[in-house]
Amino acid sequence: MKTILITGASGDVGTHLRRELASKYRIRASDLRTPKVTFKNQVFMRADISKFSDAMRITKGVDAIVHLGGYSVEGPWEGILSANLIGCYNVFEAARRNGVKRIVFATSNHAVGFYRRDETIDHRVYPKPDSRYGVSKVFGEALGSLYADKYGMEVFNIRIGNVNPQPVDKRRLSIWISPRDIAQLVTIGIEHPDIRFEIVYGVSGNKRSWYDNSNAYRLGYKPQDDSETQSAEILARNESEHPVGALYQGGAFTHVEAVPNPAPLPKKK
Ligand code: 15L
Repeated sequence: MKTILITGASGDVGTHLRRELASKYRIRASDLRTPKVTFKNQVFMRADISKFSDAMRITKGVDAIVHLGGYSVEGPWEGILSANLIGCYNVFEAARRNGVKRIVFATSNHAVGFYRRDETIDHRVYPKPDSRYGVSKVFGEALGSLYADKYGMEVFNIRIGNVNPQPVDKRRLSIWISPRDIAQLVTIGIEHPDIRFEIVYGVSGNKRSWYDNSNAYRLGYKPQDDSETQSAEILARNESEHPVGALYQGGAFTHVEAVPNPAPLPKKK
């Protein structure tokens, strides 16, 4: 059985993954915060990944790393810098020094959140981050690309939509991923024999998806869920959305802190 390190293991996504992957892997769970939910035979190691010595300690002796740790929403620059840029660098560099080749990196739909909702995007589009948080995820993807090309690391980037037992609103009907589907994608990221640097979208098989997720399907992903089962109920709520957020895939992340009308809204191509 492989030993995997999950950083940010006490958060929502980390907790879903620890539950879903409990029987498949020996899990080393790491976070700043003690996990509220624990599972049998999982070891917890408290760590602050913005400290290189902590990153070295937690990555030693594992077969693969699932890197979720850091800020998971928009936040102040100092926090994003320390957790998502310095922390991410420390995890990749510590993995390299400790001889851990395989990293599954939790990037986000917010790395491409300024694509319009009437566009379908694939894994090859250039980044269009919608926030400092989104920029930090683009940084992580770029770092993974460097470590793959220069040091031969194997990096699987999942641009995660929204992990939840159920989709929660209209926007999330397009980007939702169920806990068992994200666990399947993470497993592909750990096990697939032919990964150098890949980007996939972390979404279920949603009818309303904004993504062409053919790269995930090529690597064997077979989502079991589709948000469509919840769409009638969610759409019947008729919730209103901010006019800018409603235009872009990143939703509210695209208009928090924005000055009014920074540029004319782009036309559909
Ligand atoms: C994310 O990247 C966040 O980590 C998560 O908390 C949600 O905000 C999600 O995106 C989303 O877009 O719904």
